[in-house]
Amino acid sequence: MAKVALITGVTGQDGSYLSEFLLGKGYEVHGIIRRSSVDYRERIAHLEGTPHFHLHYADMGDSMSLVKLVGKVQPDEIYNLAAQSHVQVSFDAPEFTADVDAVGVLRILEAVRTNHLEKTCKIYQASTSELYGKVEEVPQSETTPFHPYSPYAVAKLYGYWIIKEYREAYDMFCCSGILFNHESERRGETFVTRKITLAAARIAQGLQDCLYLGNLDSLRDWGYAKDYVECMWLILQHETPEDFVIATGVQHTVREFATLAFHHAGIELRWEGEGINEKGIVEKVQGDKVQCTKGDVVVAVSPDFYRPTDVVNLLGDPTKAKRELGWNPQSTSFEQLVELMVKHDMQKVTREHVNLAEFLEKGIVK
Ligand code: NAP
Ligand code: G4F
Repeated sequence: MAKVALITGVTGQDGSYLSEFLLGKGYEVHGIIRRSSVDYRERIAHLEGTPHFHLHYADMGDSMSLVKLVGKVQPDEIYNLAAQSHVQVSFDAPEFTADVDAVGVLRILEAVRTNHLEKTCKIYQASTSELYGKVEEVPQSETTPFHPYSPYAVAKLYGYWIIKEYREAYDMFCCSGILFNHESERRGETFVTRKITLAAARIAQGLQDCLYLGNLDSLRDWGYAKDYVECMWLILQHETPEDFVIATGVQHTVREFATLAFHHAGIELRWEGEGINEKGIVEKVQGDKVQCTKGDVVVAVSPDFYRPTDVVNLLGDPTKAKRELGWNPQSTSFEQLVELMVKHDMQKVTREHVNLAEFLEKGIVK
């Protein structure tokens, strides 16, 4: 019998990669989608219609929908990835973030108990390095104290503790993966990495003049999302339910990410000024197709992207995951990650531009 997995957040970056991974392992995969006025299912469009992939409407804010769905699907494994996952947005919508990211975890746990599946259904909770927040040590491991530093992180801390509580109180196999930032060609376009790779591609092709960013000094431990979803599965295959830090063990600043991304788009940057006055200026371009010239200011700082409290020094220690899960944190390096994201976005931007030009020519768009 094929194992049955239920994924919340299936339309997200991680949900889409995890679906592919589990289908490849022979799972029957069920995903939760929610109603919106525009059907945004780009990341999973290629999976829809395949025999072992099923989508169901439910919402993390709607207990009854979760209880009914868990009863209907009878999952062996639940991957709870659904969240309002943007840290800056959590300052603007803190109550919604708490409802989905904190109480939503409780709703999943109770849906499993209500259906009497607590002895058979394993649960993976998408926890986060944001729990370390205003960090108390570097690097951060499973034993580092938490100090959440945003409404998002506070909500995720509740998720972490309620998972631990149900594990101990009801002997459930439920675990948190404390994942550090992981990115990809499918990353949401307002997270800093994707915002940079898309902008570098557009600037190189003459479709954008300048990229505005917030804190350029912020340090992140960036990995590749496709590598990280394997860990989610490995955590649930481990003999005992435990929490794991998943990270590369290497950190870079936002500025370093931008420098490398622009390099892959054919633009060498130099940096001038400090704080709010810092600028990324074109020093050299490679090839005659790049649509900017030496001296152009292509990166500037805008206080709009500063956060009331910002997490600035994340570096994970993946020793436990390496030792106990046999996971390789270095299978995709930082350099490879930036290159593959820029390559993807250079093509995406060209494609979109050509499509738009064709529409304009035919008079379809005014
Ligand atoms: P993402 O791309 O933002 O995807 C979030 C998913 O949650 C989407 O499918 C979204 O559905 C769904 N969702 C949001 N609110 C919902 C609701 N009320 N009911 C049902 N579904 C809802 O996030 P991601 O990068 O894949 O991250 C996956 C999980 O890992 C999240 O929990 C995130 O907090 C956590 N995490 C991410 C990272 C990272 O670096 N990527 C690191 C640590 C932890 P729609 O498509 O309908 O919006
Ligand atoms: O890309 P970010 O928005 O990701 P952040 O805040 O680290 O959160 C992501 O990773 C977490 C894991 O640690 C996840 F739990 C969470 O769900 C999400 O996936 O910002 C990264 C850093 C921040 O310090 C931010 O202040 O980049 C800085 N930054 C500088 N300029 C910017 C910008 N961030 C964004 N989004 N946009 C900017 O213009």
